[in-house]
Amino acid sequence: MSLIAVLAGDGIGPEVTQAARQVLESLDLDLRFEEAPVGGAAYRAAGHPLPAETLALAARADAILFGAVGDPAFDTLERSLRPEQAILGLRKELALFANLRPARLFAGLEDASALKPEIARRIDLVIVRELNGDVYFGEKSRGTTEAGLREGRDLMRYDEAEVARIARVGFETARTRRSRLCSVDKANVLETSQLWRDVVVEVARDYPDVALSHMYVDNAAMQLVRDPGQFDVIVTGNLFGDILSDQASMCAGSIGMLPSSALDDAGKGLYEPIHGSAPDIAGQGKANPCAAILSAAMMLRHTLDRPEAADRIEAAVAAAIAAGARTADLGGTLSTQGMTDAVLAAL
Ligand code: GGG
Repeated sequence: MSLIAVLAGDGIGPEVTQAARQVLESLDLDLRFEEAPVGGAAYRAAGHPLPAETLALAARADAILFGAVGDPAFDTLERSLRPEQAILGLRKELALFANLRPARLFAGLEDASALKPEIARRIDLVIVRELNGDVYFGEKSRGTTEAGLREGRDLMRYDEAEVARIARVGFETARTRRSRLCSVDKANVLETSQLWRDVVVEVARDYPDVALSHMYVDNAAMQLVRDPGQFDVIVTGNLFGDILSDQASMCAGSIGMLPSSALDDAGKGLYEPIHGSAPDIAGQGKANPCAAILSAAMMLRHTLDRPEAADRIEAAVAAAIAAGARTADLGGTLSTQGMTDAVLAAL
């Protein structure tokens, strides 16, 4: 029996996580679920966004099903206590450094995409985002300039080992797909990006079968909306990957459609929709549960070694969408439970 830590979090996190759990439970997979608070919910309950008990559960579980964190009620709290620190803390404490964010257009969602249908149909890519470094974890400070102006600093930092291990995940992921890897950086301006590019080129020597290209992040943002079909796997840093994957989601129809995994080097993983807590629609039953349901499928494939169950869930989401099931973000009227029921019916 596998233990799944369920960390639902804030806003729409509990609604979409419950949908994913319903789908998993319907498959009779010998899973045991244990819940713990995280994010703003945990701050309210225990005075910290990532309580020790929650971290301990995540550490001993076989896999983590995560919802979303973020709550405007805590916008004025000091940074270390804000809900978002929970997900950053989990990634760092559990060495979950590799974030895989697949983006593809499910047939029928052409009208929901921000792109023309013939261009949108071509999107089928994976963004491999580094999760343990960059400005998210570099030294931070607030101070005052000599001229008396308030200033803020976030150090952008990578070392060669951090770049090499995520580059390897990028190459390995490309090998399972169309064997094309695009490394995205800002090497014309940033020292970290020049190191990034040097190391990616060195790692590439072990992957002569993968076609490597490089792109500046500003160009990549433009190319993603011009012709996303040119990309197979993108490997990039924490900040660039965060931004590019939200952009890719709108090419694929909605941010409510993109799942993700955050993996350590032994295959343990945290699985979460790429979307945040969406406080504006929380508790209204409007959230699209597909990203969370598809994250559960990724968990079955990558950590729990149940690829056949993962295939079934992905096929059920595709069938529900093809049959016209749509939440509001996709231009429809189904509730979160209505969409979940459509997926369950297609299973
Ligand atoms: N489910 C994703 C989520 O909760 N996002 C909120 C957040 O703060 N994310 C930070 C990040 O992905 O780097």
